[in-house]
Amino acid sequence: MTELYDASSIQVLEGLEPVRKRPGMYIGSTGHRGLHHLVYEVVDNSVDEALAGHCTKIDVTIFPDCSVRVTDDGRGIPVDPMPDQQDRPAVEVVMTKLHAGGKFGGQGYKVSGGLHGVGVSVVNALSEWLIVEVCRDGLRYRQRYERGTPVTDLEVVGRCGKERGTTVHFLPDREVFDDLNFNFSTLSQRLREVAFLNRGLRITLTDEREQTEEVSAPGISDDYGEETGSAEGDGERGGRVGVGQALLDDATCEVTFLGKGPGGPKSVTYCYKGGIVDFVKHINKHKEPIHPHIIHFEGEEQVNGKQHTVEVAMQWNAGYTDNVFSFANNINTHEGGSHLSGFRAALTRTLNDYARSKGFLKEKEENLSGEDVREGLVAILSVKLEDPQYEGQTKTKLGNSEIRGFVESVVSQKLGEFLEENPGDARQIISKAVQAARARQAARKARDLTRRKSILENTTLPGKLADCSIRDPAACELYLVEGDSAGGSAKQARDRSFQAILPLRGKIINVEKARLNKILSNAEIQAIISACGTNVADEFDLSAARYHKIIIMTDADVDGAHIRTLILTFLFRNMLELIEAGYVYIAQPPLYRVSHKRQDYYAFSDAQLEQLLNRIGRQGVTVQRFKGLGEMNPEQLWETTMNPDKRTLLQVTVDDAAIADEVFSTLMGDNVEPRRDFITENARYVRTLDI
Ligand code: 0RA
Repeated sequence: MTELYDASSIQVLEGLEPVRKRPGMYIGSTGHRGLHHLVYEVVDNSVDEALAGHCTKIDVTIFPDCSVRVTDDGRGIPVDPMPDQQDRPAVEVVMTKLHAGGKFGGQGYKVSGGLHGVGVSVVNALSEWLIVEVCRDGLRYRQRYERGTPVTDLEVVGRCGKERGTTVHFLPDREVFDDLNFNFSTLSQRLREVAFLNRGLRITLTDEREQTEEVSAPGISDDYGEETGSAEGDGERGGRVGVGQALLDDATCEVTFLGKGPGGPKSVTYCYKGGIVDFVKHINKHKEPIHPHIIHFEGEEQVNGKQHTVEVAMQWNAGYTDNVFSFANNINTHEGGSHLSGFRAALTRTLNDYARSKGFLKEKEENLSGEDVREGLVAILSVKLEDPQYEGQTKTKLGNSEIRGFVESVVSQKLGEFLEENPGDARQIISKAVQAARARQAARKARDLTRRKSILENTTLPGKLADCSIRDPAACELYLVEGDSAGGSAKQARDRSFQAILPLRGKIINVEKARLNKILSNAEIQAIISACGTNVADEFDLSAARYHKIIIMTDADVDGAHIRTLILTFLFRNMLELIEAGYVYIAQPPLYRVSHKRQDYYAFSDAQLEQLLNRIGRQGVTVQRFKGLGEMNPEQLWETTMNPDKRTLLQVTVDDAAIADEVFSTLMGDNVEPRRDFITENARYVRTLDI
């Protein structure tokens, strides 16, 4: 018996060996992103149980040892012996066999995976230890694994009454991952998205690690949830309350902050009764909707025995940007795909048909273009399908071609009905699109005279640019520096062989409030574009980039945070590929210089300053607070912020366009109050900014 167990466990070990050999193939990377994917993979399994109608609640907890526990109240992973798997319990097979196709075992034992469709066994393989607990039929079962191998049998460890569910608790393997620093804000953003996409599902994230600024200062998008609490029942609520207190919003949801601000343990709960309708409300919260109703509809069909569903929520606002977010099986399809093409085609056709039939478009007038009808549109498109095929560079483009026609026909029909039934909304929507079309046509007529043309063709470098001497873009860096005086210091500090400096003066235009033509006439924006070399918007060309590092260097104060956000917003909206390619960084200048016995130390946060003072003592120590980059002399600037051997750069990533947009619109929209609060709140925490 023992021998048999040994033999079969070797087979199991071999089953997961490829995962440990090439983790990147299964979870994308072994960096920050891959680490967080472990959690998503486990959560996705619970979400599948919710989709099947058996799970209402998912709790995620980050522990001080960096292990993560995911608990659901689903049916529990089956524990009965599987005859074709040496009678091993189903849960052990689920945990130790790679299910590349996503399906497993036939009958009810369908285990579908998350983004990479690989299943929870991959998490097991990449964990120093993993404990699974299942509550079923009144009993609590437990099994422990180390690096994917069972180290106990599945044991009954107690009773659980009527309770059912699954708990997966794992510690990512330090031999595999660069570091185990889970980011609360990254996890909470994704979990909020999952909650939006699964109406009524209650998801809680709790962080029990000690909260220090370095570990988990809120990112730029993190605190956003905290300032909300709108009356219209948007599903979240936040505030800072004392330990043990709970702030409950019985409209739809609650967010509880334990402890004061970023100091103590914290917990957040998301639950949206309105699902993606709440998602649209949320994105439009600080924008100005131009019609009262949020358009919402669903459709389903069976093709060749396969079930497809589509759900759409949409509303136009007074802005100029297109905010359409598409999802397939809860995965954010950043690169779009067949469902998005179907949606866009239906939108353009339906609005044109309506506009013509009601006389909003005259016979001789041109059709509204796709761009025209999407101006100011906020939409969530969510499809669910049995066999999703993901393509594209980041595997976030839906490939299934049969989905296009399905989505197109549902959207045409339901949107058509909405317009007929809501003529007031329809009129606002159409006139917005007609205005956009006129602006576009006028711009085209005047194109030769517009500045846009000249910028796009302008190949001369800006006069203010202090360029570097090396010509290989991969080795070159461009610093975008706030203010002429800091620019001057940076020019003296830099290594001119590979570091270029572009000082930016004054405020950069708010790109959310203006159409592209106007944005492109802003001198600072022009300078950024020509220095980068890539051109912009439709004519963007990554291969023409003159630098592979574009480093935003601003003061560590409120104005600096504002300027940085303006630059990021512009890049996000008009040069997204630059961010996607990983070319955009944020410099981290220190906040303090501490001199002690003719030795200089630098602290990048208040917490670090404290630590430092505790270490070296407070006697005879001078502390200088840098109010701006300009206060540092060139040597200090080089040592702390620009020297590649010593500096820390934050790479800007676009993990979630919806959340990034939300942050940008909070900051950039017309509504001044939340913007000011946000900047004040976050000015101190900008160094964990990740968009
Ligand atoms: C296969 C079959 C059944 C449930 C599950 C898997 C299941 C998997 C996970 C993973 C995380 N939480 C989960 N909850 C359930 C159905 C078994 C039955 O019919 O009771």
